[in-house]
Amino acid sequence: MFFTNTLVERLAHARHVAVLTGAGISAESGIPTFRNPGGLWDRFRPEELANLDAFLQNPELVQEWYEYRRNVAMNTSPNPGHLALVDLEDLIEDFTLITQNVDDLHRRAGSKNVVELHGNIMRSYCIDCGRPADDFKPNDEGPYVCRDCGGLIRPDVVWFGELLPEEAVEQAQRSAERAEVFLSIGTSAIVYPAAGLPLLAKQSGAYVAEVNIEPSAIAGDMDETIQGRAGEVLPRLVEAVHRIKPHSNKRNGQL
Ligand code: BV8
Ligand code: ZN
Repeated sequence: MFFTNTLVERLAHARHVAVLTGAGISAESGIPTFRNPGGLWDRFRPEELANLDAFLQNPELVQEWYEYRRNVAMNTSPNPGHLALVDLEDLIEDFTLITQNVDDLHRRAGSKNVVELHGNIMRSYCIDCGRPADDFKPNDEGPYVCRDCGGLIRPDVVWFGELLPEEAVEQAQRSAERAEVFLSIGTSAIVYPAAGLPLLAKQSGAYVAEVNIEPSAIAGDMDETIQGRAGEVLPRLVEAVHRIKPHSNKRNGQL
């Protein structure tokens, strides 16, 4: 079996659990990851497109890239990995789902307490007046600009070199510090400050396990590394927890 009884027991008896997800959990929905081969944008490294300089130099290209990724995300659905995390959230009294993904799939799967560390490509805004511009669609002549002030429209995501939303970082760090179990799922753990969260949890006394098809950059620091696809491992893991803990002890109606 992929995982140990220790992990199942700890999850079944934990009050505080935090989970960090990366692009790997959406791979089985058909959304290409950043660092695995595949996808139309093989010729660009994400770091070359997901930054403000690239956007200011070539706004149409970057707007087109996010339009492509928004369409891919809208035309996929959450997979059994996303859905297993919804079940796990219902079982655990204090559960925080921290995601680096901007594809909106955790929210669409039904997860409630989601911390979007890097924003969400379904939202866009004007870089000059800040007006939300979710109706953003690139038009043929030139980059899409704001109807109110003519400023460039950008996706509401955190680019390389940009600060993460303070409230999201705070909430993520607090949940990592109080977690008894921390799961790191489908992330290469290369990008900071997100990749620092599993280590923060471990330093704060959590049992830390990763789920990945190959060891991540922080595999050596994990208490347990589970080699497998998130869509296969997570439903089995939650089923095993259910066998020990058939009912949730969440106070009813707790959001
Ligand atoms: C910051 C949103 C403070 C956008 C993303 C020099 C100058 C400035 C900053 C830096 C610098 N050097 C380093 C930094 C820090 C930098 C950083 O960490 N760079 C890395 C490349 C070294 N970080 C930042 O810039 C952050 N901001 O530090 O601000 C600051 C400010 C100014 C100056 C200095 C510091 C902002 C980082 C956020 C960037 N935005 N995304 C968008 O999506 O378009 S990052 C993007 O890549 C993702 O959001 C994610 O966070 C990140 C990593 O991707 P993963 O999710 O891990 O995906 P990946 O493809 O890498 O891995 C997939 C994994 O899944 C693999 O391990 C694979 O094996 C596994 N897998 C595949 N299939 C499955 C699977 N696992 C399970 N099941 C499967 N089926
Ligand atoms: Zn504007």
